[in-house]
Amino acid sequence: MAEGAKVCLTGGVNLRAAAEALGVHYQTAYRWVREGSLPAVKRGRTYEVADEDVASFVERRRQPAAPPTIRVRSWPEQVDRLYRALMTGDEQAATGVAERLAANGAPVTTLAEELLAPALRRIGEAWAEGRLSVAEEHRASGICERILVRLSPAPRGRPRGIAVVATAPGDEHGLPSLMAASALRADHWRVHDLGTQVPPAELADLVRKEQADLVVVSLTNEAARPAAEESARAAHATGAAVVVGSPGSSLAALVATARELHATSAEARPGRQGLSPARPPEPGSPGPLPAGPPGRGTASS
Ligand code: B12
Repeated sequence: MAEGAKVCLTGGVNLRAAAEALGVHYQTAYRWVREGSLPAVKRGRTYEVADEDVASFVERRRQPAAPPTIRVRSWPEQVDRLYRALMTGDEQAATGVAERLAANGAPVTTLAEELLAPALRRIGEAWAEGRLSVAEEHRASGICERILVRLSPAPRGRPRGIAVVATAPGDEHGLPSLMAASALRADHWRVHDLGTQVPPAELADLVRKEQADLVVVSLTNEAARPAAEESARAAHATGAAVVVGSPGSSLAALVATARELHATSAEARPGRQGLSPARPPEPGSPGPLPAGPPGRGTASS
């Protein structure tokens, strides 16, 4: 506990201790008190927060944030507009579709899942049916990458934790890992996005060097699954929690899983800002990662 943190005799703690228990900076806890989201009683020059209010605040923060409800007349219509712009390489029109939705309050995770991913699936179908050349597909992917980068939030304030995002070696699909990086950044993670073709041992080195709490391995090309598992094993051996995605798995589920892991480890080691390193694996383990529930990817910590 930091100097000045004090447990009160009335079943509460002062604000500095509450901030520590919540894993946030004092100023953040103070802002929550001022906004009324964290109940507190003024005692002299500080505030006192009841133990049960700290506990229920921790519980509320652990719940995945409900995506803000934005009014979109029809997602399929928006997807259709984006798809047509991507097919003709009209970057301005494609960016306009996404930017208008963002201006209406659509978070980047929603845009990735409801707008970009469905349009990209249609691009994939068009390519598979020979209606779209490789060059046109590359043009469309490039536009989507730039839209994502443009709309990704810049991390502000103290991060929830440190995450490393990479794609399995042999999997050239960097876009889904970029989506994962954007989704985590939007949820206040500090993200090191390594893109594609990172050798597992070097992935692990970087995870250690950055003291990352969480490693996300994105997988789109099923042929690269063994490589994804090798990356996951190497990353897991560092003590970080690891999640592996799969085609069609949800970014909202990734964010929720990351939060769960964060909350669990914050409980285990109060005062630590990020995730605590997970238990080191038994010698010779972990074996192949078990298949995760559909749509959630696979988590191991
Ligand atoms: C763009 C693209 C490419 C580009 C990638 C460029 C880039 N910068 O990413 C390039 C040209 C490199 C490419 C190459 C190939 N591609 Co390709 N590609 C696509 C396309 C059109 C979009 C990919 C994409 O971004 N998907 C993102 C969304 C749409 O998919 P998603 O699975 O729902 O993704 C979600 C999750 O991954 C999640 N997520 C991300 N990370 C994480 C992590 C966790 C833990 C969790 C929980 C979730 C999560 O976020 C995403 C959004 O929700 C897809 C079409 C498709 N259906 O995906 C084909 C597709 C994936 N490609 C395909 C193929 C066949 C190939 C090639 C083999 C073609 C070839 N003969 O060379 C090569 C493989 C190269 C390699 N070694 O990997 C097939 C795969 C078929 C199969 N069943 O395996 C597809 C489906 C096209 C098709 N309809 O046939 N491709």
